[in-house]
Amino acid sequence: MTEKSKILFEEAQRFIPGGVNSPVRAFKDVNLSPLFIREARGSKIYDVDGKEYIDYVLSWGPMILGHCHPEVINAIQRAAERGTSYGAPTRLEIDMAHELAAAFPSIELVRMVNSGTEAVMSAIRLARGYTGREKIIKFEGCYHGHADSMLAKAGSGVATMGIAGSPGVPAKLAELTITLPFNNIAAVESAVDMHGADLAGIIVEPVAGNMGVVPPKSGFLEFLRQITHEHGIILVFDEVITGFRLAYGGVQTMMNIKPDLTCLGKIIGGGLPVGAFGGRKEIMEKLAPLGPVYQAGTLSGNPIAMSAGLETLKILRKHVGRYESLGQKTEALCEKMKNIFSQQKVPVCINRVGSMFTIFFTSDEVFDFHSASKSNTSQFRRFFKGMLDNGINLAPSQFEAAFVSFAHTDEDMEKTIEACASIVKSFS
Ligand code: HOZ
Repeated sequence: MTEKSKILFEEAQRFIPGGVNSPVRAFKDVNLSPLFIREARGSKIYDVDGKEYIDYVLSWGPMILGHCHPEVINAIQRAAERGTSYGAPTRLEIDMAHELAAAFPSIELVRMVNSGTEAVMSAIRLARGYTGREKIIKFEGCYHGHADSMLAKAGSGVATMGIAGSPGVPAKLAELTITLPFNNIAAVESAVDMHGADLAGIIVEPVAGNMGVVPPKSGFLEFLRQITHEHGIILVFDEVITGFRLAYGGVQTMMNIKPDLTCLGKIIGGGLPVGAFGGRKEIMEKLAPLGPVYQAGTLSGNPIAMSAGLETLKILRKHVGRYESLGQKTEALCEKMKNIFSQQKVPVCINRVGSMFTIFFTSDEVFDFHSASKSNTSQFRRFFKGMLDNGINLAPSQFEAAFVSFAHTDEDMEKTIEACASIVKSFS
């Protein structure tokens, strides 16, 4: 690890638990100390020692346009000059709500919050308040932020650190969360048989990104839509990662499935802290001040965050055709890496959807958390470290997604492939 990063990490640990403000940043699972970042631009990120990395973390998803996009930065600067927070409504919030409703046909009303966690927490409360029921189904390896009800068998840092239970979450609340294997229709059928009348909602990442990338099997999401509809259960799509990442409008637009509620975050904030949840009018009208389900936030709909998000969405909408080429670029990268692994006889399963991918170090297909967790994590660690040494920044965990941005160039791709080839060669 670079010298200045090491020094800063030591200092950080004196004042911040584990030296980081979110556990996934700590590089704990890869037995390294984290890079401290000085700046980022386009597809590159620079650490405090000035070393350059091609960045496939992209702030864990939001920076689809690349870092420091000039128009987004300009929008932030212009907004900041008009004041940073008013605690009162603005035109920008209407524009954002309009943009989200236009992009997601399932969204009739939408409320802005400050993070994906807050969006999910609020959507779950709303599902419970609307149905008068308490139980929720979630899927193993899916991560929906760190709200109490959502930590059971979760992905992302919870999976990376092997945290089984969740001290601090009241047992009585944890009992209300039923966890099932992703992509398993039979498991959902029997859980709904058993708990149907008590189920407020089923929440799912329609393309899972937090156990590594795991696509839904054909028919799985359609089945969830059908069974929730039949039993009056609220279907919540967590598109915090996938919204505006896989298509303008997310997985539901690509697959033509309308969930009852959708959670958003990441890209819609253009790199600033934002979340949103929205959906059917009849459900959303249960929220205060119209209805009795309370939800609030001092900085919700913050004018700077709205400006960054709106500018990002405006650029994405203008270049909507580029999603396809971004997917193709990512596909070409994955195919070339796949060949390298296969030539060196290192078994991997590379899952890719659009511009998100994960290299699982296993020879088997990865279709749920159980199959993901069969990956050889020591091989992942070796690969991660080698890539980092060669200037390629991947997420420091087997159970995360890599992201490609519009700013990644052909040269970036070539450098990534070269780095991959030299590391994988050393495996044999
Ligand atoms: N969903 C992100 C990781 N998969 C969150 C990043 C964080 O926890 O800091």
